[in-house]
Amino acid sequence: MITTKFTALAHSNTALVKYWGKQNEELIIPMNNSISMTTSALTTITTIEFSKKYNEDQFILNEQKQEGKIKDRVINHVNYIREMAKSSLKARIFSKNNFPTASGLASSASGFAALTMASCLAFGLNKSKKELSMISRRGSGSSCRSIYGGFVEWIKEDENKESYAIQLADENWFDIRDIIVVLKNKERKINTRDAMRLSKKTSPFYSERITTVNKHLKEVRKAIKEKNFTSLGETAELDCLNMHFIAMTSKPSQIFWSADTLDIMHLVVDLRENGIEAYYTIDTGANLHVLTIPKYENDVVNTLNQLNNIKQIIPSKPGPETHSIEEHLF
Ligand code: 2P0
Repeated sequence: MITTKFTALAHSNTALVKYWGKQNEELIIPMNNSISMTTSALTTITTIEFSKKYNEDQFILNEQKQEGKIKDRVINHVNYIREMAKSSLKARIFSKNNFPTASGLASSASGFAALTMASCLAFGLNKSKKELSMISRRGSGSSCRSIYGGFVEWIKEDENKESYAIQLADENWFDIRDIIVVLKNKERKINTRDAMRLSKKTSPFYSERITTVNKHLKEVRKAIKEKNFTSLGETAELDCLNMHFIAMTSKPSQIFWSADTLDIMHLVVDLRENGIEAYYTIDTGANLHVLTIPKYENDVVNTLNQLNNIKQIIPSKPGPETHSIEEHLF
């Protein structure tokens, strides 16, 4: 039997130089380029079927039927692809994250990348990776980077005013580790989209960030090319602090960290002072990513394991591109 179900698997990504603010809210054109590492351990799998047998769109996330804002955002994106395909067929969408949703671990990045690829496949739309990244961007900005594996840069705009991601190096280029630290009871309460809008509008330091970020981009591109972990780690950590400083100096202030986050930031600095090279980066939540190299991975994990208030430690490394799989979720 010919199946009409299509399934894609996408990995989340960890921003090394961060996206924080849009120049165009509707088209999701960012204020600055950003660079990420696709994260091997964090995945979303999405199965979609468009069929006459459905009278309405359904979205089931982690086995729970969704209504309201979460569903609307997903269906808006499906509508965008449905228009490209000139179809009016309704869809059933099943999606599963292997990590906590809305915890600042970029579930929207892997979520929209998987949804984009599965939907395009279902309609037989033959899209290049560049096109997939442009389509995915419209669902959630950072998801355009998850279309590719390894190290990825999101170009804010090229000479044709197009915005998409490109791969800087694949997942086998540079063996670094991203030890993801999930704290207990730290579900994020701040909406990322609102927070970055507010930062752009109200932080007195926002324009300064745009100048600094260009320097960070140059350094991280060079660090990836030369496999220079020290330079990559130092710049990623600084860029994280810079972004969070912008968020904190917005009105009202946006503080994503908890006391535990700060403790682990200090711990990472202590590790470094003791010869274990590690750097932290944090996206929009209290959870952290501790960047290190394979020879220090066990030291970092063992040290983190001794702490209270940690729910889960997820060792990760550069992961692959978004791809289709044959096992469907329904
Ligand atoms: C990033 N973040 O570069 C930055 C760093 C969070 C902190 O991209 O509004 O969910 O859907 O484009 O992509 C998270 O923002 O926001 C994000 P929208 P998105 O990864």
